[in-house]
Amino acid sequence: MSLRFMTVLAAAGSLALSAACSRDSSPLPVAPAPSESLRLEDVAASASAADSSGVRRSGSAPASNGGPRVTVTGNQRVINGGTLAVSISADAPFDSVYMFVGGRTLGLVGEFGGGIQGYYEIRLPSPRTSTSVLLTFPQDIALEQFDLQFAVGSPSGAIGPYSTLSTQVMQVGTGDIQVTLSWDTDADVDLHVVAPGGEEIYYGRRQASTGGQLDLDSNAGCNRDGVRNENITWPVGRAPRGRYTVRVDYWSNCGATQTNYTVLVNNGGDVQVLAGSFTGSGDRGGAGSGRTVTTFERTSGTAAVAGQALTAGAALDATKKLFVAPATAK
Ligand SMILES: [Ca+2]
Repeated sequence: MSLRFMTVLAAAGSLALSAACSRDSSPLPVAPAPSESLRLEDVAASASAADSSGVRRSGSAPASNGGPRVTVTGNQRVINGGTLAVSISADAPFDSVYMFVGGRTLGLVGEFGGGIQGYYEIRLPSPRTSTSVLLTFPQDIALEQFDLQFAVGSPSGAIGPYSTLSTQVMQVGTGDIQVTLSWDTDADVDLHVVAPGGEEIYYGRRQASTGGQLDLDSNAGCNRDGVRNENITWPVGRAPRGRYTVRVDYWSNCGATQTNYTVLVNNGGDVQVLAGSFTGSGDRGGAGSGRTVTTFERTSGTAAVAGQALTAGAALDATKKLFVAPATAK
C-alpha cells in the first residue's frame, strides 16, 4: 500500500469521524477527563505554615486513626497563579498537617484514594490547636473545581479525620508578570501596580499602554461578590523593563474587623509571596493610595513608557467605584 493511499484513508477516516460527531449533538455523559498524569503540584504548587514549609510526598495521604478533629475555613474561589490562606483549628493539639486534592474532581482518571496522587505534609515546630496554611496555585490549573482535604496529626502520631474545603477556579490572565492579591473578608481591598515610568494600574485605570491590565476586581464599593481575589498581568513579550511597585489598598472594611491578605508576584517565574493585614475603616483610595508591599525589577523587556501623571482625586475614584461592576467568573 502506498504512503499516499494510506494518507487518503486516514483523511477519509477522520472525515467520517467528524461527520458522526457533528450529527450527534447530545452532550457527553461526563466532562472530559483531565490528563491521567495530573499531579498534585499541577493543582497546588505549594503548601506551608508561617513557621514551616510543606513537603510534597508521593502516594496516599495517611489514613485517619482517631486523631484531632479539624474545622477548616477559607475562600471558595481561587485563581490560577494565586494564593489561598486556609485556617485550621482542632479540638486537640497537633504538630502536623496533611492535605491532598480530591472530592468533586469527577472524571479524573487514576484517582488515588479519592483524589490526585500525592499529598503535602507540614511538620510544625511545636504543637498548637490552630494554624493557617498558605497554598499557592500554578499559573495553569487544569480543573474547574476541586476539593482540598485537610487533616492534622497529634504529637503522638494519631491522624484525625479529613475535612473538606471545596473550591472553584476562576481563570485569569497570566504572562511575563502576574501579580495576584487574595484576602479573607468581604472588605474591598484593591491591588495597584505601578509600572516602570510611573503608569499605575488599579481599578480606576485597568488597562495600561504597555499591555498590563487588571482583569479581576472584587468587592468593588463593598458590593460583595465572594471572589476576594484581584489580578494584574502583562502578557508575554509586553512587560517593560525596570522597577515595579506593588501596593495594596484597604478601600473599605465593608464591616470587617480585620482583613488578612496575601500577594503573590510572579516575575517571569521568579515568585515571591507576601502577607499582611488591615484594620480600621479603609481610605477609599484612588491612584497613589495603598501600602507598598514589595518592589521588583524586570531586567529584560521593552523600554518603559513615559510616566503619566497620577491625577485622580479621591472623590472621583470613590464615585467611580459605585459604577465598577465586579468581575464575573469566566
Ligand atoms: Ca477591590
